[in-house]
Formats: sequence, C-alpha cells, structure tokens
Amino acid sequence: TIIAPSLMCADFTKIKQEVNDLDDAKVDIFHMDVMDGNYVPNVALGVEDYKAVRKLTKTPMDVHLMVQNPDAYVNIFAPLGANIIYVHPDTSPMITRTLDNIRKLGIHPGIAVNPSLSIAQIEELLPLVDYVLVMTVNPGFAGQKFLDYTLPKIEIISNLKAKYNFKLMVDGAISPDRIKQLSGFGVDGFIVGTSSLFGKKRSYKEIVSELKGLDE
Ligand code: S6P
Ligand code: MG
Repeated sequence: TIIAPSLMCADFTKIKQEVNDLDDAKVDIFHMDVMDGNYVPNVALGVEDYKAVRKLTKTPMDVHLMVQNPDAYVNIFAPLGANIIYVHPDTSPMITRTLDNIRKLGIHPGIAVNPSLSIAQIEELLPLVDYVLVMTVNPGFAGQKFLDYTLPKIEIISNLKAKYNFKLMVDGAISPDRIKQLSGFGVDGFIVGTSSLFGKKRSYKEIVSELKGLDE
C-alpha cells in the first residue's frame, strides 16, 4: 500500500519536524497540492513550500496541479525535484501534449480525475500515464466528505489496470475504513489528510504502520 500524506494538512509552523516525523513513519510519497484560486476556489502550496519540503527529504514528491494552464506550472515545478505530476485533463488545452512533456522531463505523468469526469473522457489517456489519481471529493479543500458516487468509477478504472500500466491512487476524505474497502477494489495508493493522519493524538509512525496493514 502506497501512503502519501497531503502536506497542505501539515503544520507549517514546524514543517521540518513534520517532514522528519513523516519520514520516520516511512510514508512513500509527499503529496503536494497546488491550487491557483481559479480552477478551484482556494490557494494552496507554492514554489517556496515545495523547495522547503524538497530540501528536508529524499522521499519521492508529487505535484497535484489544480490550476488553469497547467503547462506553465509543469515548467515551474519540474526543476524543483518533482517525481510525479498530476494534471486534471479538463484544465489543459491539449492534455496529451502536457503528459508527453512531463514524461520528456523525466517525471512520471499522472491524471487527476474529478468526481464529474467519466471513464470515456480519460480512457485514451491511460496508455500515456503512470498514475491515475481519482478524486473522491471535489478538489479545493481538505476535510470534506467522501463522495460515494465515485465508487463505481474506481472499480472500473481498477479493472483497466490489467490492460494498461498505471498505479491507481485515490484522493479525498480517505479514512482507515476507506483504505480497507478500496484496497479490496485494487487501489494501490492513498492520499491521506485530516481523515486519517493529521491532527490526531497518536504519532504518525503508529498511524502509518496501521494504515499499511489494512490491506491484509
Ligand atoms: C483536495 C486535495 C487533497 C486534500 C486531501 C486532504 O482538493 O487535492 O489532496 O489535501 O483530501 O485529506 P482529507 O482527509 O482532509 O480529505
Ligand atoms: Mg490532492
């Protein structure tokens, strides 16, 4: 099970401690939400945040672009040490070119799939990506409610893994119970925020090791 903490949920007044504790807990990927206040009604992590976290860890980092004109942002974040870049297909004038460009930069391309996007709108992209990030909330905020109507789509995309070659990730209100349920659907990785990891009384180490045991 891939566990990717969403860093917009971390305490930035002590980001060094946060990153060290998460590394100690053996998380797999640092999930970096980038929002432009335009595609989504919120603004989140920027270049300085990204650089700070990159300096503190050798663990892979992604970029989840929730922005209009993603190509400009790909060029900004690629040199900062991103390992995966997720783009929402509905934000790019030519998503195939955007994904090709990410791969040319030596970065794993991924698509982020909004609750409203259907399989038909993404199937042609599946041969081009290494990761599919299915949104289980409408993007923009942490701490929202899980949208149950995304479940059938997750199952269908999971079945398409046999035909293509990508890892299936889910993002939004992922609780321990959801990890259990969705592991059963064949989901490979989980973005974890306030629903399972941050703001709890227990250590990240304890929580992450429990979350990793849930698929057994
Ligand atoms: C949402 C963003 C997500 C959140 C994550 C937070 O727009 O893309 O990555 O940071 O969902 O976790 P939670 O458990 O608070 O929903
Ligand atoms: Mg995200």
